[in-house]
Amino acid sequence: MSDREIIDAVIIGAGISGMYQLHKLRDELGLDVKVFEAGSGVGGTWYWNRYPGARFDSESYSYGYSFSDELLEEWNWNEHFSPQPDNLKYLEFVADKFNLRPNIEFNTRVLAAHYDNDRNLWRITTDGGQSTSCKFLISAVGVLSTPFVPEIPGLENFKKPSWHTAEWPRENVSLEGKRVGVIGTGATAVQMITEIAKNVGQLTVFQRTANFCKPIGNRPITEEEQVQIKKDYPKIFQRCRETFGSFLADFEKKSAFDVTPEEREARYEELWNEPGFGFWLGTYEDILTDPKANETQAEFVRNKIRSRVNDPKVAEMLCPKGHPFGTKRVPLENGYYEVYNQANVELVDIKNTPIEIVTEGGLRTTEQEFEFDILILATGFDTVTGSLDRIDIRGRDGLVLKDKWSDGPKTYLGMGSVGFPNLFTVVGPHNGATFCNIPRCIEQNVEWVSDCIKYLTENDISRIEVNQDAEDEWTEHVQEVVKGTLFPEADSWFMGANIPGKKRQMYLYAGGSPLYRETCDSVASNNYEGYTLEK
Ligand code: NA7
Repeated sequence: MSDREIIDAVIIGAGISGMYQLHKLRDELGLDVKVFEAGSGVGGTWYWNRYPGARFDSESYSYGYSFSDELLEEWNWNEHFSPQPDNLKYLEFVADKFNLRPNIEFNTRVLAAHYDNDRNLWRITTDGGQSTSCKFLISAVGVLSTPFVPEIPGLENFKKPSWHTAEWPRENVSLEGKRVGVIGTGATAVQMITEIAKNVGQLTVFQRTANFCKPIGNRPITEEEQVQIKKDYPKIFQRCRETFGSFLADFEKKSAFDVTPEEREARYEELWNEPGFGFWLGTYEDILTDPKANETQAEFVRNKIRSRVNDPKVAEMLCPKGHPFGTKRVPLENGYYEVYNQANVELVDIKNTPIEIVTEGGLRTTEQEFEFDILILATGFDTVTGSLDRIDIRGRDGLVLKDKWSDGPKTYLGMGSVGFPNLFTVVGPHNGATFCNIPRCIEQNVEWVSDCIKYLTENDISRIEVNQDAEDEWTEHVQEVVKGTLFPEADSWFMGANIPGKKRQMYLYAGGSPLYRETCDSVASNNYEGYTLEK
C-alpha cells in the first residue's frame, strides 16, 4: 500500500478538540492538516449522543469555545443548560464559520497509526483502505466515545429493537405507549429516563448502583440575560481559569466541621437550589477527603430523595449507600426522582436480584420475568483509554500503545508517552482535561499542542519524545494526587472500574485545572522539559 500523501498533521476525531486543533494548525500555523472522523458530521459527543434529554451539565456560556470574540458575539445560547440538538447546531455553526469541513474526511475510521522511525513519519490507515503519512499525529478521540455493552447473558437473543444510548437511532423512533426496559442509571440514564417517562407506556429501570443526583436548575435564557452574558464573557472565562475543575463553582476554603450542623444544612440547601455543579464542586473542601464530612452531604441527598419519592421502599432503593458522595460523576436532573412516583414506572434492583438472562422479548432476573418492546442500554463507555485502545497505534520499534498501557496508562502530562514520538494525546488519560469543564481544558490542551508544534517547526526539530523519568514521575503523580481522597472507594469510570478486567486506578488527573495548566506552561517555557527534541 503506498502513501496517498504526506502532510504535516493528522487529527483523529472532529469533536470539540479536533475541530479547534484543526483551526489552530491550519489557520494559524499554516500547516497541511487532515482530520479523520468516523461520524458523518462534526461534533463528537454531541453528534453521537442523541438520546432524549441529552444536554450540558455545565452552564452553556461556560462550555462553548472562548477563543473567538466574534463567535461569542454571534452565538446565542437558548437555555442555561443547553440541549443536544442546540449543541450540535452550535458545533456545526463553528465548523461553517471557520470553514473546517474541507479538511475533514467524514465516515472514515482510523484503524492504525504506525510510526516510521527512519522517516520520522506517522502512517495512518483508515477503514477506506487508504494511508496517509504525517509528521505529527494528534488524537482527539474523546474520553466518552466508545460505548460499552456489558456481557449480559442472552443479550444477542433479544429479537425486538435495542440500542445503546450513544447509538440512538437517527430516524425518529417513537417510544409512545411502548414497554421500555432501561439498563443503567448513570448520568446518561438519568437525563434520558426523565424525558422518556413522559410518554412511554411502561418503563422498567434496572439499577445496579444508585447515584447521588442533584437538580440542574435549567431554564431559558432571557433577552436581558443574553446581553449580560455577552458582557460577562471575559469574567466567566477568567473565573473558569481559576477554579479547580474550570467550572463556575469552586470549593470553599473551609471544612464541613468549621460550621455548626445547622449552618452546614443551610449551606447544602442553598447549593442544592443553585443551578449546576456547585453542590458537588463548590462545597466544603474536605467533602472528597474526609469520610465523616462526606457523610453529612451524602445523608442530605438521601433525605432529599426520601422527600421526593412517595414509596419509602423505592426511595431507599434510590438512596446511594455503597460509595461516598461525589466520587462518581454527579448526574444533574430535572424531575428524575419523581419519575418513580408514576404508576407505569418500576425500579428493579439488579444488585440484589441480578439479571439471569435476556430473552427474546425481555429479560429474567433471579426473581421475575419482564417483557418489553424496546430495550435501551445506558451502560456507559469504555472511558478514557477505550477509543485509543481500539486503534492499532505502534510507535518506535513497533511498540504497541495498548500493550504498553495494559497495566494502566503511562504518560507525561496525559499528552504523550515514551516510545511514541510526535504523538499528542489531547484529552488523553492522565490529562488535566479529563477532570474538567471539558471545553475549557480542551482549549488549553489544543493551544499547548499548537505552541509546541510551532516551536518544533520554527526550530527545525523533526522529532519530540517524552523522557522516561518525566513519564515515570507524572504517572506516579497522577495516582499520588488521589491518595488521601475518597475517589478510589467508588467503582467509577474515573477508576476504570466500570469495565471488567480493566486495571483499577485513576485514569483522570485530579490535581485541578490551575495546577495542570501551570505545569504545562512551565514545561513549555523550559524548552519542553521532560522531552527529548531532535533535529
Ligand atoms: P456511566 O456513568 O458509566 O453509567 C453506566 C450505568 O450502566 C451505571 O448505572 C452502571 O451501573 C450500569 N451498568 C454498567 N454495566 C452494567 C451491567 N453489566 N449490568 C447492569 N448495569 C450496568 O455512563 P453514563 O453514560 O451514564 O455516563 C457517562 C458519563 O457521560 C458521565 O459520567 C458524564 O460525564 C457524561 P454501576 O454504576 O456500574 O453499578
